[in-house]
Amino acid sequence: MNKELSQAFSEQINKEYFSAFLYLAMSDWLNEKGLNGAATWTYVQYQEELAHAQNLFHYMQYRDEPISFKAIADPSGNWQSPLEVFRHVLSHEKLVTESINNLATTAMKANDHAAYIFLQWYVSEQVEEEASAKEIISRLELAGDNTNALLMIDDQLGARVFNAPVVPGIPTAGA
Ligand code: OFO
Repeated sequence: MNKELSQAFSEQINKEYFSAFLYLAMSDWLNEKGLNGAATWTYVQYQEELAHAQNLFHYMQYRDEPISFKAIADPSGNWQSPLEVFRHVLSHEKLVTESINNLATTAMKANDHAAYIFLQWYVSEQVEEEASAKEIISRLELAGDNTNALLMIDDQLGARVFNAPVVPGIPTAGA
């Protein structure tokens, strides 16, 4: 792996851990507001982000690349409503999409086909994550100030369960 690509992978690992930390902070905020379903949804997202980071980590180890570790930024948010939380989810995922796309472009420019193929799982995952956030935002907007509707959405969000993602291209996929 060339140096620029290797560095970009390390940075992406840090970003995935930041994502995990952000969703954990959101889960805590939602839990404090009594929105246990949305708290569960964001906690499952935290678990997914950990898996994204872990799978990048395993890939780097598989390629025998050094990883540079950096401090993870403070994820505290100043949210005023669940709608604001999920708007933040969407804006954050858009940033992650841009970062993953840049990483894939770096792999392509480095002529590293293996890394480029490995990253395709992440590219597709971002499409799904943005779509999920948009769907939840639309439903929360429809609910407006209706508490019953909000609680119904919250119940539905609480049904989400964590399934460890299987990322092709590493021997420890899904760890
Ligand atoms: Fe939120 O997605 Fe990781 O990559």
